Formats: sequence, C-alpha cells, structure tokens
Amino acid sequence: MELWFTEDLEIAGGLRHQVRVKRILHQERTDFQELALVETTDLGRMMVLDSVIMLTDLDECSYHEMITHVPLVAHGGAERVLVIGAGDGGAVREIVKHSAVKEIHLVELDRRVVETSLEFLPDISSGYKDPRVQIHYQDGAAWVNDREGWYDLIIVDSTDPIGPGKVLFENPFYTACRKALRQGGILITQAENFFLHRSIIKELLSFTRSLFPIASYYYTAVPTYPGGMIGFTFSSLGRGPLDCLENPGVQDTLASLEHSCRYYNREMHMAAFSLPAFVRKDLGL
Ligand code: SPD
Repeated sequence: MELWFTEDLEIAGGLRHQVRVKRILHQERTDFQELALVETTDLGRMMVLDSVIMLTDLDECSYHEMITHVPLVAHGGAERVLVIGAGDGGAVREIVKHSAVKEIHLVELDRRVVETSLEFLPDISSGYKDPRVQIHYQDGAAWVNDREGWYDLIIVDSTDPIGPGKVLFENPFYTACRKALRQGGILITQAENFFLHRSIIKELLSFTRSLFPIASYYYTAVPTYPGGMIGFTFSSLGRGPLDCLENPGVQDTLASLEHSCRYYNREMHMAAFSLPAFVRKDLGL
C-alpha cells in the first residue's frame, strides 16, 4: 500500500499538495508543534512542521541559497547576521560560506527542530559546527526587541503565518527588525507565493515600505512547496538588491559561490527580481 503525505492547509488556496512517503523516520509533538521527519520515495528526506513541508533534499538548495546569498552579496560586507527560525540549519550552512561574516546568531523557538536536524539531516545542519555560530532557543520576536542597531543582516526563515510563526508576519516585528539593523542593514523575510498569497505579500510590503527606503520582492523555485515557488521581501537601509553586481570586488565572491552552490549564481540573483506583469502591477513594484 502506498503512503502519501498531504499538505492541504487553508493557506494553500484550495490546492492539495502530495508527496509519496517511503517511511516515517521520526515523529513527535514538541512543546510548540508537531514535528516529522520522513524518507520520501523520490525526493530524499523531508521535514514537516504542523503539516507544512519545510524542506526536502530535492530542492532545499534553491530556498536556502536564495534566502542567504542574495542579501549577503547585495550587502557586500555583512559581519553580524541574525537568522530567525530555520532551526534545520539550511540557512546557516549557506551563511558560513561567507568569510567576511564574523557572528551568526540563530534564534529558534523550538530546540527539537535543531536536534532532529542534527540527527537526521547531517548535511543541512553541517553549518552548526562553525565556531561563528551561536544558537539561542528563544522567541525571535522578543530577541530582536533587545538588539537595537546590532545586525547587518536579519533573515527571517519562518514557517507560514499560522501557529507560533504568525507574529513574524506582523508590523511590530518588522518595526523591531528595522531598529535592530545597523546602517546599511538588510532584512529578508519569507514571503510566500505570488499566485496564492498576494494579500499576505501586499501587507508585508506595506510594512517594509513604511520602514525602509528600499523595499522589493524576489522569488525562487521550490517544487515541493504549494505552487512550486516561494518569495522573500528584500528591505534595505543601504544598497538595492542589484547595485552590487557591477562592483569589481564582488566577482571573487560570485565565483566562489558558483563553485559551492547548486542553484545560486549571478544570473539567478538578477532573474529573481524580474516579476510577471500582474505581480508588478498588483504589488506596485
Ligand atoms: N510554505 C512553507 C514555507 C516554509 C518556509 N521555511 C522553511 C524552512 C526551511 N529552512
């Protein structure tokens, strides 16, 4: 008999998304959510939180490389980086590729996400070995409130705006992130799918436009998320997302990332900000 995982939450906009499962490796109710790690038949391992797919081996590279390298290359000199959520470690694994980064704070509410990733996803969690990484098991929204003017880059790798992640899609959190950034700082937040969730994206852009001189949106392909793609808000106190690409200094960074990444390169960085006509019109971009 075949076993299928189904993601059919309200937020998926009437879509039902299914993945064939070989076996369940781990399942538990943590203090915060339902956590599952499964072996799929065709897509490698998969992490699920509260019935929402967080990652699969197949396509986690496109999500983690684009949520990290786009802002790190755009900034050009980030030293202090904060990652909120993302206890699986995929974002951290990418950030440690940047030698200019001196401190990486990962703030994750749920310790069991980190522990489960270390046990079942050794490649994805491999960045945790880097001495620049500090893990804090706390509420990310509370953490940024106490860190005024501290970070060059804040990456919010949240789940969907349901359950414990809802607060990360609200204006007070964006305001606190803005205050926690240093001059020239950049904020990136997970911002859903432009076919399915435009009202959510519009609201997030309305927050960032009132707080940042530069507010934009970009996206990447993730076939195992409903709709097959997911986007991010890009908000900056300094450089725009593409300003950096002509700088001679960035060529070495791009060459080295091209060597170590499966998805990210200069062309994907540029293409990610090219949006369809209806999206540009609707989001006012
Ligand atoms: N619809 C699911 C969005 C999940 C985004 N975050 C995934 C975490 C991977 N590090």
